Amino acid sequence: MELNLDSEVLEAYGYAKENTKITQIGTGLINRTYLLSPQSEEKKYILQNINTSVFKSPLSIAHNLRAIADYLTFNFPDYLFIKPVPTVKSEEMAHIHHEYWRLLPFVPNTISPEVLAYPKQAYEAAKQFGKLSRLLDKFDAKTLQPTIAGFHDLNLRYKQFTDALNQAEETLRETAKTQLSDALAHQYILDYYNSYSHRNDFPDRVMHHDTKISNVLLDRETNEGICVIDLDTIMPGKFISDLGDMMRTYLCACSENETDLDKIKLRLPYFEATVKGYLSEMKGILTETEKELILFSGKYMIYMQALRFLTDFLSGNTYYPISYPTQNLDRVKNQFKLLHELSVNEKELQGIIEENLV
Ligand code: GN1
Ligand code: MG
Repeated sequence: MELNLDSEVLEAYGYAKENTKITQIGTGLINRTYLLSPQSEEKKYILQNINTSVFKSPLSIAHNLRAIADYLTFNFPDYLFIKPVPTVKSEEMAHIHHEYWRLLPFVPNTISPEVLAYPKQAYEAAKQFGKLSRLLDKFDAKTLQPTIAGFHDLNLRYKQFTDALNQAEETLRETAKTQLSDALAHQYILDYYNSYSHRNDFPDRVMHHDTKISNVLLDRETNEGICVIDLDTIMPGKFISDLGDMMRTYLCACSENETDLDKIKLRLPYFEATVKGYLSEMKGILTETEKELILFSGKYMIYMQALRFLTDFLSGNTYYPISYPTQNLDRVKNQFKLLHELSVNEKELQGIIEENLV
């Protein structure tokens, strides 16, 4: 799909519209992403429009990326960290007609798959996200700014859910009856989290916070992990965010949009590969408390995503794009089925974790 982009955006980076091929790519729900191929260069670029109703202070993204890039360049100069390309005026983002844009180098000979085709991809992706946290283990996470306040705070997400429930019309509550009782029945996940959250050895770390498979670049031929991308939500968080979201998105063959619940099955080889890949980087760094919470990380993130979809349904579907009115409810059902799969296989999963911790 060729697109009509405001030429000022390209001019901010020194390109002219007539000489640049622009294609919209990616399937993220939040930002718009384009591939730019300037005729004057071999290189290609990724241009992104930042969704400012979600990222209310884009400057905090720029601040975090600068701080992390400086640290990594100094301490781990060989690590590939995708930094934004500055505008011709040396700004980290282009601010045009109240919209923020940023340009990133496109990494050739890589793929960013939408779905996993082999367990090796889970291993490589988990290793890449684990590596980022490992390299930033000594970096002071407190110096980063939250780019979305309380993003993976389950207490906040639960409160947003109960607020939306209290304000929702009776017909919506009626339609969502089963999902509402599921949400309430799983509140123990929140209580369990709160029973751990104040432990001293449950630190805030630098988390990516969006570890889906399309946010990793893999070598086109070998599938080896090259680097992670989509860095807007890098900010302080608990380790359960990254590992948990990998469990949420790598273990089942279908996505959160699948409506046939019979297809939502846990794939043990992908679980094993994810845990192995993550621990290959993080085993020596995780604390005892964190190690206890490895399997819980999946439950935490799946439950939180179910609450977020349900909250959005109850509030009129304003956050996640939908293609039919009850899509967010279907996503909730999907997530609870996945959570169920994790729970019924718990013993075996815990066994795999323990094998990989020795
Ligand atoms: C959003 O746009 P995308 O797919 O990168 C969301 C994630 C959710 C995900 C669910 C900033 O991510 O937290 O897990 O949708 N990102 C934001 O599909 O809210
Ligand atoms: Mg994202």
